[in-house]
Amino acid sequence: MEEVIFALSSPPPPASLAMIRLDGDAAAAHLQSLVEESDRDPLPILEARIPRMLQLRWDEVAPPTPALAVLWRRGASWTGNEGVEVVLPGATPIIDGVLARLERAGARPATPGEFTRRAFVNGRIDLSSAESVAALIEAEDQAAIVAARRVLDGELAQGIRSVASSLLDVLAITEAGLDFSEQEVESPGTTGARRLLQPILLEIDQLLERRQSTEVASGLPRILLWGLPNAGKSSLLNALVQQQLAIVDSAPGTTTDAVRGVLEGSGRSLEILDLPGERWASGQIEALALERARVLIGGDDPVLWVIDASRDVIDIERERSQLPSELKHRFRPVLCQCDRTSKVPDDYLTEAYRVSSMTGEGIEMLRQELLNWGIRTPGQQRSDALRFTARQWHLVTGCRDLLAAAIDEADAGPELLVEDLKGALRRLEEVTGESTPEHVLDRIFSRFCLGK
Ligand SMILES: Nc1nc2c(ncn2[C@@H]2O[C@H](COP(=O)(O)OP(=O)(O)OP(=O)(O)O)[C@@H](O)[C@H]2O)c(=O)[nH]1
Ligand SMILES: [Mg+2]
Repeated sequence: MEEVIFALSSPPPPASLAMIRLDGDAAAAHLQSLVEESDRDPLPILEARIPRMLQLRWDEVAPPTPALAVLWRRGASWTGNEGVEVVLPGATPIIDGVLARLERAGARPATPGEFTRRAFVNGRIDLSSAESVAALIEAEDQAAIVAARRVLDGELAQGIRSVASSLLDVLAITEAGLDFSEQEVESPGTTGARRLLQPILLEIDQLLERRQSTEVASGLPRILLWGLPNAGKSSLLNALVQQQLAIVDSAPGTTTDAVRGVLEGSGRSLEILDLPGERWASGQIEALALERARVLIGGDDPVLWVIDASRDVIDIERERSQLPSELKHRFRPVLCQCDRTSKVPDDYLTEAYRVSSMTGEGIEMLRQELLNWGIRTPGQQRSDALRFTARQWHLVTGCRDLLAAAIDEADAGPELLVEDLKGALRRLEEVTGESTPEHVLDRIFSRFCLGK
């Protein structure tokens, strides 16, 4: 038996109308204990999905109030339980009176998000859909509503389940190879594992690319210049905007705070932020400036990873392996200082722009690309964009990183591969709620508003 819970599901009174929801196995009976029998209408019985006018008693002396009630039978409601939705006049005394009487009848006030939690627990929706209910309520514009609605309809869960199912297959054959190694069970081997995992990685990347930007669109679209000290970020900003905005010097750590430039062309404008080079801070002010830069990097803006092309490839690779994981899906590399002797072969980092701020080589092309790219921040204009919550994003990118590590470390043996794959799967299962700890569920649903 599910306890009957109730909540005011509309905004707080006063209002012309209010809506109260009841959910639980005897929801209709609890409401009907408030119904006033009259000569004209002898105790109306609620029928599923048919709106009925009831006279609800909410005070000892005041006359009953008319209310419109709809019953949802067990199995046919949002939560899966029997439920009743009641629309009544939105005056505070009436609402308080009805809620108090429902409590006296044995129902209890719902906690925030409890209706949605019941839908999740009853298997009506997965956890990613449940979370999107809150995202839908908080949506700031039409695009956000559409992207949250897609998650509510289970599109994220669908993508996650498809990846998880492929991962499970690889895990199964890898584990079989481990358990029965003496009995000659076919194991995929190093190259086999790589070949199986690459398309799964691609599938996750495609899912991540569908992210709808959570930043409220305000002001100009923005691109961040980021990289090691002395990479040539400030010189690049100056070359792109054709003004000496940022100070350039051969001493590393010249830029100590973000410098803003505006790029204009083809009827578009775009903000470019030159950030201090990533390094250890030597003082408190510098630490604050670097922290601000890291917050920007942790956001949604596209990033140009600025690299000094005269460095060794091994060195650049090391830097690439240490790039923050939140950056991986929204950065483009730029090889700068190409007029100097470059140690980077042509077939390395082929996706990189190659420019020289000194001679102007490649700058015009980059300017045009940026004007096109920056306008379309990740996911924002995709017709299949999904609204990820921070939790979902963290889990799916975490899964992606583990999978990438598994591919890199495939040579290290099946034991490590199994560990990585299990970790990756666990993260996916947490997104859909198949293995989400109770305290995490408590935290997720406590953020909901009452009545949802
Ligand atoms: N030859 C050549 N030198 C460049 C180029 N771009 C930058 N430099 C030189 O590289 C050094 C560092 O340039 P900056 O633009 O200050 O580098 P940054 O990345 O902003 O450095 P920080 O502010 O310290 O993080 C300066 O001495 C520049 O003159 C280029 O395209 N060609
Ligand atoms: Mg600089």
